Amino acid sequence: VEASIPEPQRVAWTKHQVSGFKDTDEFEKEVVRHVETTLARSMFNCDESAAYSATSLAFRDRLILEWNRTQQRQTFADSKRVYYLSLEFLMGRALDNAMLNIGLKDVAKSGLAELGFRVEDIIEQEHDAALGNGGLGRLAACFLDSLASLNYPAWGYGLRYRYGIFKQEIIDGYQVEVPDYWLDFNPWEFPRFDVTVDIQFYGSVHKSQDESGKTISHWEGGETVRAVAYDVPIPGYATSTTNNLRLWSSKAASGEFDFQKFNNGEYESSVADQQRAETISAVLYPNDNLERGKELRLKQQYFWVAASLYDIVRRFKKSRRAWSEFPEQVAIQLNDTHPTLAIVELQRILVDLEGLDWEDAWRIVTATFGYTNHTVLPEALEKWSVGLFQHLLPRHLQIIYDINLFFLQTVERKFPNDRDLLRRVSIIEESQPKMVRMAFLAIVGSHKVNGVAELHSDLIKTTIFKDFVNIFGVDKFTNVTNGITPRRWLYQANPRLSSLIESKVGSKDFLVDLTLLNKIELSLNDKAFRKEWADIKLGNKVRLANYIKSSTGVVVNPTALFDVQVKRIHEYKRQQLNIFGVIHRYLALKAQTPEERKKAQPRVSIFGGKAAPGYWMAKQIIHLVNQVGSVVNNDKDIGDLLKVVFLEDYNVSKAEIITPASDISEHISTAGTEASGTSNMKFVLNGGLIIGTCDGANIEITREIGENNIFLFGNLAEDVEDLRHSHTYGSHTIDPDLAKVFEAIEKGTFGNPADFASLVTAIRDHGDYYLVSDDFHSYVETHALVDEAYKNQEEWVTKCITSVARMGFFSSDRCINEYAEGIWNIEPIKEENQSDGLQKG
Ligand code: NBY
Repeated sequence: VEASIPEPQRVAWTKHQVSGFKDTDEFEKEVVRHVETTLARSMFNCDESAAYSATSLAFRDRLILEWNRTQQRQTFADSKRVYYLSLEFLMGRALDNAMLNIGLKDVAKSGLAELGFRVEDIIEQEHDAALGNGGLGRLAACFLDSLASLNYPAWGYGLRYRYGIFKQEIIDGYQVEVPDYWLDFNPWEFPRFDVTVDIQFYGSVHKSQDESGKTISHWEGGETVRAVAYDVPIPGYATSTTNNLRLWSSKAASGEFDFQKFNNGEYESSVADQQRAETISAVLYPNDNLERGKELRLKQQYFWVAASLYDIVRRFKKSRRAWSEFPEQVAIQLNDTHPTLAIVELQRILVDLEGLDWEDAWRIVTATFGYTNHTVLPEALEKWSVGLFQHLLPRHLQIIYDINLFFLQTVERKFPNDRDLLRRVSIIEESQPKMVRMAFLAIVGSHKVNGVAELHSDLIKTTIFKDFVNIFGVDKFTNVTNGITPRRWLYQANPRLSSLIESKVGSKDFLVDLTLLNKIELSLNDKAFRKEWADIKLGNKVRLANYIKSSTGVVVNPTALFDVQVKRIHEYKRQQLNIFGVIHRYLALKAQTPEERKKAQPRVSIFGGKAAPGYWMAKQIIHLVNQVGSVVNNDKDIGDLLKVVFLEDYNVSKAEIITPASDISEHISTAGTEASGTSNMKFVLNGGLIIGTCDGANIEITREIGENNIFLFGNLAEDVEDLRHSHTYGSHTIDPDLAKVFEAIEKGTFGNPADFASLVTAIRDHGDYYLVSDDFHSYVETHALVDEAYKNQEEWVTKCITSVARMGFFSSDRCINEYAEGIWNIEPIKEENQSDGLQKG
């Protein structure tokens, strides 16, 4: 490429090559320049918001230079890339992360100080990028951080929603949803108005024959929507690698207006067309682990998948390789079934547009894709009605039918005359109406299928995908236990703990090789270290106590045991078990004499999380937590012995305050329902212990840190089915302590009992599907053990330090390396002369 530029021009370009700021002085110069020119302000009207904008732009400029170099390097290397397709990227704030990953936070801090600002206040100005619901979206964000930090050539592809996950307000104890308009000023994205793809919907299919008599399908007519690329640079930690997250935004294909209509005076319908197009990328669907079959959602999926594949194929074609080499250049990972249409779209491109034979195309497709499953909950498995497909994507439906036909033929050959097997594994469910089963399509169209924790990966092999293990062999199914990035979840969220660890490890290398944490176990008996450790935890709790005070008005004692459950509100995650446990504790304290109460361990129960707007039971749980809080927090008998708070609008930046401040956190899903969980890892990494069920990654956390360092309780996954059966067909008796909790609720202790009737009847009268009563006794007893353990602070701190020391396995770096080796077959591409993970600056 370089050789094609004439010498004199090249001299001019190189002479003026831009380089980013390196020291405080250069940083300040950049900030002032952006304040005065980009923002058209001055020192006289530069408030914190403007200072945030200018600082971000200064960092963005630096990032984009590295981004350019990274893209050139990766193009030049011409090796295999991975594309991570995810409808959700729960990024949180970018500025702090960019400062730390580039290694220039100190420079920014001193520069901003000289200009009259505190770096912490400037960081706080940023609106979270909240383009996700929960664990699945945050996992994608952690993966991007690890991919860049490990120098893998990788792109993320997603949608640029105008509205992210709604903002949650709590009004009179109820959740109220407010739109999250976050794009007012977003310095982290680069619009690429020259990178567009026109996407087709609806229309019909016509067949023709070529000279050789081969049938060719043509998808014609319908409507077209334009996808515009917005690029978000993703900086790796302590490396110059800066990868790309490409988010697609929808707009009308004909430009601003349909000029023909406009000219005819049809202004309204012209504007309506434009708005309809923009609706596709307007809003993130706020459901987690629930699928609702809305047409607009399927449109989002195809819009995003088709634009991304067009982009990937365009890049591949530049290399002028044979199609058969596509899987040697491209790996595509499907984050859940949401992008499964990519399988069908690539087959369509290869067969209809590029003229490959079906079998050759299908070999390429299946060698390219990998599929990650995140749930076994039946209500979360995506299905789309055949009728909707026929209407929206007629050619894709035909291809799905063909994929299914060829698949079922191979099944028939392998297992002749097993009609029930064919019915069970068919991609088309023969129901009324007929449905396309997206998970089955994803399995058939991928070369690897993985679960996200060992138990979960075993469960999908023995339950929902059992037949497919028999058909394809067990090697197609694998496990990659989830991980989290230690950059955001330790270094950024808990700077004091991070630097204490650094002092014991001897360097920051644990941030790139988290197994080095094991070195701190050597300092377990070091008095000063332990003291400092406890001080840091207390400091983090004071910070959270201040936040609780300012956001809820409730005053909590920072020396009390902080008990935290923050995650999406869902019956399977069992926040109801937690709040019933809190009520039980309250009733027990009330029954005690003042003398007896003196021996009680003070607690603060902290809840947070959003309910899907249409999820009635989840909203009831939020209401109950708030009602219990308003009773307990104002009860003079109780005082500081128990406080209950619900923190509104839980999101990534709030998690960065809450996580480092927990003593114990709750991961208490019905065994077998939480695929992995990732906040469990974050809490332990920050020196908190956990109370949990034998579910998801809790099991592997226990194996790593030792069973003396975790509080496990409850029934096992293998017993859940029998228990459910006995609830329905045997005699179902409610745990007596839980019955007393219900009694208190029904007496009106926490307000109108009718408000909480469905929470009670779900357990008492409707089969207790999530086993709340079965696990209640064990849960309450285990909390008593937590209280006892906390009273011995020396032992408690020992457990915390030991646990952190053994958490190395749960880095998303380990996780990404497993994907790279076992599924993607890709290698890192490093800048020459760059040593491993050494922090610059
Ligand atoms: O993915 C979560 C799992 O519940 C959790 O156990 C796991 O640790 C995490 C990462 O692997 N799943 C999740 O967050 N799912 C969703 O947010 C989600 C969102 C939308 C839809 C389904 C699931 N949907 O069908 O629309």
